[in-house]
Amino acid sequence: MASTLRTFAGLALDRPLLMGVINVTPDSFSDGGDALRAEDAIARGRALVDAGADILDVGGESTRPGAEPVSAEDETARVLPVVAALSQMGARVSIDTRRARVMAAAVAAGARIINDVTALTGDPESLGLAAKAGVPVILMHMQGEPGTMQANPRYNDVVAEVRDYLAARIEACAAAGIARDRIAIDPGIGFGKTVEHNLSLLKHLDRLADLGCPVVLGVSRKSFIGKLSRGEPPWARLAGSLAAALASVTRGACILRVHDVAETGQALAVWRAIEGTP
Ligand code: HH2
Repeated sequence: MASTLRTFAGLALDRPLLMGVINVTPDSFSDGGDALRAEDAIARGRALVDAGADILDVGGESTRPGAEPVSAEDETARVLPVVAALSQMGARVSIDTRRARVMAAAVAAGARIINDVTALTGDPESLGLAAKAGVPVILMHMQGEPGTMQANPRYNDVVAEVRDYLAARIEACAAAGIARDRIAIDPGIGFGKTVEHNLSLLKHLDRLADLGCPVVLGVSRKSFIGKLSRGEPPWARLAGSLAAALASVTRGACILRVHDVAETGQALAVWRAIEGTP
């Protein structure tokens, strides 16, 4: 799908890009508490860059099923020193938030991408803020709210509904002044979706890639991997994460949001050497 001419956030999309996850949270589903102190999060960021991360995705609020929201003040205090230090180091940082205030503070501190699990619908100020900031955005699909989204997710046709939602969000962003080449989309694996919903989306990822924006995908360590296997906990889901990542790249995923950057990079290097660039 990707051609050598396409770029996102200044990065060529002629190979799958790696977005390393930095959760500055006490309660993230797979690594909560590992990087709650700024110095630990910054050290993790450095290590992820050394491991081959193209983008560092910094977040200060867990969106795992059942997570409690944090205040905007706490979220900002968690992420800001991390965003500033990693940006100053020259890393390309994305801010993973649904709050306009956090987006604005992070962009002022050097973040170059906004990653919003609500596709800029979660805060009435966020669409205008993102347009004014002029930075690329990642629009993710989520059904419901993190607190309750896994209670009983329902779709008539999950692929068509997620595709239609993302198409509408692309149009809303374009109408608000966000250039189309600054928009990436993400089906939101695990966000208001059963295992079957996730699998349908992964199998038909090419239908999202058809919308003309780069596809970002977060499958890393997610619960469907354990459910498809032997109920492994998040830290033991690397092998399944790699399998899902490779399968998704063949179907048009351009940017993989992952916890295990070095391992994913190695899997992609071997796979690409055999299969060629997708
Ligand atoms: N998944 C998570 C958070 N942000 N952003 C995008 N674009 N796509 C995703 O799939 C995605 C995301 C959840 O993972 P994680 O940050 O590791 O966990 P938590 O939300 O518990 O902090």
